[in-house]
Amino acid sequence: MNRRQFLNYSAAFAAMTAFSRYSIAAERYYTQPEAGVPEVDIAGARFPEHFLFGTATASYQVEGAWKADGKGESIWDHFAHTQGKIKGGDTGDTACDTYHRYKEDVAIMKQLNQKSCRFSVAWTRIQPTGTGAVNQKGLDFYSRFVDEMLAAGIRPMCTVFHWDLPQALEDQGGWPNRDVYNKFADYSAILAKSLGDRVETWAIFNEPFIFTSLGYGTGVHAPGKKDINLFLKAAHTVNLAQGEAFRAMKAASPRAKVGTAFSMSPGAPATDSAADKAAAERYHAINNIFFLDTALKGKYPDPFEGNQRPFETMGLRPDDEKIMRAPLDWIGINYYNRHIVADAGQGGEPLTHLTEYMPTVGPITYNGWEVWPRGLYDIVMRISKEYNRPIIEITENGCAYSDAPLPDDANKVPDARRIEFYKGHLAELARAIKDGADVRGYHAWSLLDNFEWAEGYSQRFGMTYVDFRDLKRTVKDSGHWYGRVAASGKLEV
Ligand code: GBH
Repeated sequence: MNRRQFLNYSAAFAAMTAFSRYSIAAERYYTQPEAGVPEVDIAGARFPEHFLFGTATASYQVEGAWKADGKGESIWDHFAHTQGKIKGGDTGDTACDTYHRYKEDVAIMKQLNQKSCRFSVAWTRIQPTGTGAVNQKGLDFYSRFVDEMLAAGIRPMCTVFHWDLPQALEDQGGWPNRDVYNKFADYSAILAKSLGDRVETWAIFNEPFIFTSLGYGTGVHAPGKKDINLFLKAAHTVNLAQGEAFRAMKAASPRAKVGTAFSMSPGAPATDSAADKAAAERYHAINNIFFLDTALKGKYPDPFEGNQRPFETMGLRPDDEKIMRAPLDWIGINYYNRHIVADAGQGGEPLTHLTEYMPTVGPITYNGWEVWPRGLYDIVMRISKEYNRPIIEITENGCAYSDAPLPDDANKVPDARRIEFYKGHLAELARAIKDGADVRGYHAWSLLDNFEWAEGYSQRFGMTYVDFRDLKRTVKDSGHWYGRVAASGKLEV
């Protein structure tokens, strides 16, 4: 179905469901002008023979069981239990209860012909206070989970850290404390040593720019600190940790393929002016490659204006480049949206002096993000060219829409807008592969509706609907569609 047909179809669908809760964001969808949205070749899209179609989740967002079997408190447990931090007072205490329902979740992946499952480990299950002896029961959970995936023919892709730092380490200063980098390397080695016989593909971090900036700079995420200097210090510790963990994991498990999942968003200059073009480059340097160049080139890119480079505040030492440097085996890209960037003179963002905004030319999702499939093509091609055709995995891509089971058919969740979202993005990804990018896999965010950080359960990103009252899972239309895509390698299915 092309875009116009889809709009007609969706209009009919919306009329049908006009008074129900799952048409909630529809209105903004239809009012978006079609002009300016590039055509996407959906029918012609093809994927390489061994391409890995998968889904992604993260420990705190799905596991629940927040203090089961000796688990320690993480900064997200702490933050969610602090009044006023999470929309609606939601917490991840129970979430999707994947800790107890992982077999059911793997069965859904298998039913949907999945070939890869990206999941993360809660550090506090392995080392409750972030250092010291291993909590065997916590480790055993991940061991069972991985075995279940392998038995279903699914590659386990393990993220070592998806934001749930042990609270005990936060109490010692958290990521801004340089000492944390060695502790993180010890933890990552424990994982590689104990799961490395079955897990080959590892992501060290999820979105280092996001958890350092939102956690320590703007305070929207745990631990809720608001200090640009803390962000800078945290960023540097994380860069040291990435390099040290890479070596520690390789030593513990030589066949490990180690990368990181970076949040990336193409930033186009607002005008053709030299100043805006330079601002767009600064945006790319801070937003996309601030944790990538440190690994691959051993040095920071330069998003900073003039002579105000904050390396002293960051605590950069002469030999740190050697610690940060690590020849990552693959580059993970989490893509959600694009930005337009303008120079801001002496104003705008501190350090970079730019302003950025997200355009609204494409359709708008439930949480206000623009759907822009071409941005995935753009960022994949840029990374592919600038880093000499590295192995790339799309580690996350997805959208929030609030579609729910039909009142008269509880097993059906018609989420046509999500299908359209994935069609567009997968078609643009296939085009990037055709144009030379070495992309090995794609992970939809997410397998399940889950705890969406500061937004609690108000935003549903899943291909499977979760009723948070009884935790019943219902595969949405998009999930069934994605299962057919995974089986056929085609998008018109
Ligand atoms: C990912 O982060 C996370 O890895 C995952 O845990 C999370 O559930 C998922 O995405 C969905 O949110 O300011 O409006 O211009 C996403 C990080 C960073 C993506 C900010 C969107 C800019 C949106 N996000 N970004 S806007």
